[in-house]
Amino acid sequence: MAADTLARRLRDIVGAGHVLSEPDLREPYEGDWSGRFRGAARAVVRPADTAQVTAVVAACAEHGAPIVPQGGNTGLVGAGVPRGGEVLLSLRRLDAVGDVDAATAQVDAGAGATLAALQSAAAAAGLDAGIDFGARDSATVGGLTAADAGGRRALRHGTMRARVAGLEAVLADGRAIDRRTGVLKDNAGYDLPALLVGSEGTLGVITAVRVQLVPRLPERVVALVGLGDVEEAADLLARLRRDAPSLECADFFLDDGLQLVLDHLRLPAPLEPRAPVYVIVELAGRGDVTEELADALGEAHAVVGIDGTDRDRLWRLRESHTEAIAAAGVAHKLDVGVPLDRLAGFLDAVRETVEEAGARAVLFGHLGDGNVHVNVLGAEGDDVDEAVLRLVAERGGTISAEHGVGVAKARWLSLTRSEAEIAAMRAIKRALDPQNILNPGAVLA
Ligand code: 2HG
Ligand code: ZN
Repeated sequence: MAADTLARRLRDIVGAGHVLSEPDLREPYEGDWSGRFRGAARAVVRPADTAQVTAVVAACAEHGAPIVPQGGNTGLVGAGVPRGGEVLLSLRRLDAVGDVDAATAQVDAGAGATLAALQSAAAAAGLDAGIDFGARDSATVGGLTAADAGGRRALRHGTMRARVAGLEAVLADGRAIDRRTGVLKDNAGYDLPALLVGSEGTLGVITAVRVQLVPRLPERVVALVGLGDVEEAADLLARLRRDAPSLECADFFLDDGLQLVLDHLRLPAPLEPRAPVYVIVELAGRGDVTEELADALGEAHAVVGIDGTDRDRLWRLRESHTEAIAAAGVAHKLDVGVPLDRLAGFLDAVRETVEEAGARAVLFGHLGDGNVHVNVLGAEGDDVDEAVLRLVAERGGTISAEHGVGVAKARWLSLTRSEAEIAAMRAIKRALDPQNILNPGAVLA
């Protein structure tokens, strides 16, 4: 009875065509990209604007019906797909991107606008979004904010948190809050937008974000550098930080990961002789940056990409890791962070631990951020996940760097967050969502 009443309410709010109840219509929203997380939704609801989101959340709150918010469904920790029985709230129709405000270099983007759309709007105004990663055509501004996404350019511009000048969100009781004033200094009370960034849909449903853009740096150069080991990679990074003020990205991968990508894409090796470790570096500036790169690299064993096609060709080797791994199997994805001086020992320990468990580790990530994407293929159960996360904790790292905790890692939050921190998180969650209807099971187990 109650279920029917809720369904009717939802249809009245968003229109019958935007409440998907049939299994085949719900299906594309119910599973994640990696194939690891899937659950049946009570219904998929597709509101058109913030007013409809407030009404949907209020109706769900009245019925005590749990909600899983979803953007472009590119997440990797199961935070944006149902666990079973929740209302799946798709924000994709909130995809408007406003006019860029030139004075502040800020733009209002709906939660459902893709990263690519945000990047185009910025470029059209002679600016740059300051954030980029492989899933740019599907990942949405709301999802980026809810996860505090990072990507390759976080080294220079910070994670999504640094791009959020304000946001609008709907709280668990259906009331909206809007802090998109464009006023830089605003310390009147608690910073609620800051609390929502990285909350993974557990404290509110983000409906729009005022994004801080950055100057466009049109002159770019990329180098793929082959190195003898991870210590050499860390030395290179230190040199770049000192000598290359235009440094924008410094990602890394290893030779077995490169081989997987080359096999998958049927490409020849980019660099001969091959090296155990590769660092892909990008510099960006207003004027020519090739000399700055050449000076910083010195005699390094490297291939350089100057025009757009060559740069993209080199980046493809790094960005295609996810796709090549997916073609090899359903991976356990552990996006972790470790202090740079412990990175080499960490990678060795992970490899040993994963191989002892009879599985295979593919290791790559964002060197400049100490952010490693541990991908485990062929693991039985979750023991190896826990073993890897313990290695992270022993080294003072974090179990989640840029993908979020989601449901995948919620049970291990205490490995790198103290009892006091988790108690504070639970208190905030209880205060803002007393019925626990917003993305239950994500972040806090
Ligand atoms: C990347 O850096 C993404 O390519 C995905 O964060 C990482 O697939 C992964 O584990
Ligand atoms: Zn990444």
